Amino acid sequence: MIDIKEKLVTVVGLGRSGLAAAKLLHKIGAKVRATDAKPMDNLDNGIEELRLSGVEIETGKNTPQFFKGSQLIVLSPGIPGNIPVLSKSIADSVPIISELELGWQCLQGQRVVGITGTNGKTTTTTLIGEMLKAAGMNPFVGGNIGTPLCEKVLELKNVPVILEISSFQLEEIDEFRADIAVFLNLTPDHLDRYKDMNEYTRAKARIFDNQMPSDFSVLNADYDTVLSLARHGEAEQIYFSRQKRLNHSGVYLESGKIIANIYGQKLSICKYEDVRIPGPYNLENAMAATAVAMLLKIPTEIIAKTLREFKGVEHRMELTEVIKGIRFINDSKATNVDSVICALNSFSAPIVLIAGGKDKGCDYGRLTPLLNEKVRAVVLLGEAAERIEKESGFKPSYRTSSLEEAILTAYQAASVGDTVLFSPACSSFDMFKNYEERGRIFKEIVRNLKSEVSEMSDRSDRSDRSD
Ligand code: UMA
Repeated sequence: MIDIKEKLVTVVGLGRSGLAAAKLLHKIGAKVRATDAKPMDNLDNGIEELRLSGVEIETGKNTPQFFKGSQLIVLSPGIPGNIPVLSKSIADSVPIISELELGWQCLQGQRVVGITGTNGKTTTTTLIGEMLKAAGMNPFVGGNIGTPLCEKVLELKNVPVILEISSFQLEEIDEFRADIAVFLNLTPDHLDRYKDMNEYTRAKARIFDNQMPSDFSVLNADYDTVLSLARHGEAEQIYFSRQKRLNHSGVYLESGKIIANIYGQKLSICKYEDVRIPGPYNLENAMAATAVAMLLKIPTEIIAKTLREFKGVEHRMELTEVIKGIRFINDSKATNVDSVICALNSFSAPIVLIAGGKDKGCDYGRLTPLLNEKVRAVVLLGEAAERIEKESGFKPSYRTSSLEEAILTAYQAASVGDTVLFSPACSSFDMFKNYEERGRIFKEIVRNLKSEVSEMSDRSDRSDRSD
């Protein structure tokens, strides 16, 4: 475990990661300071508790003076390492690490599976967790998915640690090492934080940095970029592919069945059509999870059973309600263009798409071919509405000013048999706290709409009868 006793450590950001990091550091004997640019009233109640325990807290600003004397800085993932307030610490060579690195350094020999990629991380991470649970294990499932490693690390005994890992968390790793690193795919995202795609790619590729020959990397063989990034890593490579039969160790499709050829044994897992989560991209997630489960020696019948039963994760292509023959899908987790492409490919036409939110600099023009092929109408909201309308060039598109208005507009534009897909292509921070809150509010509005619609039809039935 990291030796931090009596060292002065400053935590930057007091969201979920920063709060967990500060508490952990305090428990393991560091002298802790923590700073957040938000005023106290907008932060979690846990911060007051932290202050009472003796942690020095700065809120409403991050000032350079607050960093004076720091021997280590722990950065929340949402904060880039090059913000001006850190420049003096950088010049003085004060080490800066991410919350992920701190959590990892506090592990005590547990095996770590780290899942990264642009899309599908949450589904794959959850699915691996479910497979392990079905096999009687009690894994810790956390990271970018919601529970930071620092929050639980001291409670973890001899259990596998399954972590969803973002590029933000990887930027400031040092010794972090995944026993199994999964790289799902790589497409443009977070271009509001990174200068260009190369910078984003470099951050993601750090997942392979410290892997050793006894480790594994599980790679999507359908992405040349993923394969070339892994080329420099030292781990044993295991592939998965939805598009080609593999000649080497891996998971692939053969005659409609998922085949796993790992440890020199070719095993049939289940039929592709038996995988419950919908669409071709979810098949890739299912294959990646299968490869990991095989490496962890989970019996094939348990893997197959989980693939048949796993319904998917909240806010990702989640069927919310059917109103008068129109399906409403909550895909609030789709915060980039490729995620929307996955969703559009997973449902049959006609689709009414609700999109928009905080602009992350993605190229919305990439949506145009699929919009033309499958979409009846696009309903837009949020900061990015204008860019999406302009770059996609799609018509008809309707601009709205609230999620409620967007849902009603989509309902009016849809016909029986259509799918209303809420797949924003943007992050949520312009109108909501996070994508979870956005998804929950979407579901609430849709459910209210369903009640109103059924009340209205009850009323018209009654008046028909009385006529
Ligand atoms: N802040 C400052 N100074 C600054 C900028 C921000 O003090 O210059 C403060 C903010 O006021 C805020 C805090 O820093 O209070 C924000 O911290 P954070 O953005 O790191 O948020 P956390 O609550 O710690 O959540 C983070 C992840 N957030 C991001 O990466 C943006 C969560 O991923 C993750 O679930 C959580 O840690 C636990 O690990 C969310 C996410 O959107 C879901 N991730 C991105 C994605 O999936 O695309 C990467």
